[in-house]
Amino acid sequence: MQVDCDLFMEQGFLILRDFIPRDKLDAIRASAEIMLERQKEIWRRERKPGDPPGGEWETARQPRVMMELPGIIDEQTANVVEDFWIADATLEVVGQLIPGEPMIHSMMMMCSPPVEDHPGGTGWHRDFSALRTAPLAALQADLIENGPRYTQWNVPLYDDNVLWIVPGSHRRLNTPEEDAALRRSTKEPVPGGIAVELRAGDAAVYSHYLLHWGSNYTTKLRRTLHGGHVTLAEFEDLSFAEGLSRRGRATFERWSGQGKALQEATEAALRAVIAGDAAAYHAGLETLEPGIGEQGKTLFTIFLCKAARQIKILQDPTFEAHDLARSFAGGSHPLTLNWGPGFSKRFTTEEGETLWRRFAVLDAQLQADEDQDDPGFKREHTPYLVNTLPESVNTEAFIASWRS
Ligand SMILES: O=C(O)CCC(=O)C(=O)O
Ligand SMILES: [Fe+2]
Repeated sequence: MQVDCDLFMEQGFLILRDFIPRDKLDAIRASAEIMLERQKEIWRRERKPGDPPGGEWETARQPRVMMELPGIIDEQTANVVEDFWIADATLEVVGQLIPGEPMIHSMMMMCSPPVEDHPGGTGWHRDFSALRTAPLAALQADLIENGPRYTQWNVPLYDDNVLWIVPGSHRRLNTPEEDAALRRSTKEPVPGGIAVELRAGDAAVYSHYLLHWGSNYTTKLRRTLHGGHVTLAEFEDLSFAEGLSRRGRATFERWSGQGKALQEATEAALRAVIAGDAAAYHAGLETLEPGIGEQGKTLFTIFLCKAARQIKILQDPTFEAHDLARSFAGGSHPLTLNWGPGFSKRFTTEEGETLWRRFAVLDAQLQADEDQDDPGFKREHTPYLVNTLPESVNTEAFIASWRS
């Protein structure tokens, strides 16, 4: 299937009608219920004190099956992976949209809440954290220069118009009209916003930088595959793939190797910073993403700054950091070159110290004097700049700062 990449870049999404072949849909629906029952068992087991007997199933405004959890995928439910997540048609689409060989970011299924409606759903937002990533304008400049590194799917197994988007908003900041509407309410339609009308088996593939809204989470039956494909991923534990076909397992094993190589490249780039070796630094970025442009290099430099902060947080208990930064440091987020706590062990405390000294200037440039509070974003209450990147921030300026 040929997709219109220019249209994707222009409007931030594509709708692919009847993407799940009719003769596969019933079997995927059946597996969806089996997966959900398995997830419900996990929610029951992991309920917290004070939770109802079903745990998250009963409390979440949008219960989500996390397909990579142990026991969810086996021979019986493998078709969801084989016939959607790694199907030839799916990989063919993301292969056109995303440069390089895209892997899977996460495989989930969004479900309707069983008893209670949650009007207004997620509220309007972009899937974006200034603390974790970079000012929105830097992400968008990179997207326009290098194409998407990640694309997200909504693939409903039943008719679904819950998702709203503002077409074209993925490549620009909010307009004053949008900001005004969002300040009034994040849970009402905004100017230019449209509902994405999907029939069972259709697919929407979109940029997570779009201003979007999981609008009303009602008890109307919703089973919508959700997750994405990505050039940066890690597969530490492949046990979820055991029930897949030989081809399926081989795919994830290949991606696991790809993920390991990306971690090596990240380490090499960070070691170049420690050594103060500009040529090796550029080579490291080029290995992470062959052909990457200037905006992309700047973005990766910002991501590596977050990696340096993570290493410092994990190595130095006296280091002062925002609670949220501390919590991010405990997890992984490959899309931003955060390979998890284990990765920081590759560096000695002394190396971590040098790294942070080299990145601290950049980290300060990415912050304002006070907490940022823009509408339409996760309210993180941190000073990290949300919208624009200071002009002085770029890869060459970062390299030049090593010498001072
Ligand atoms: O419910 C949806 O379709 C969108 C969900 C969403 O945007 C989110 O959870 O970030
Ligand atoms: Fe979202």
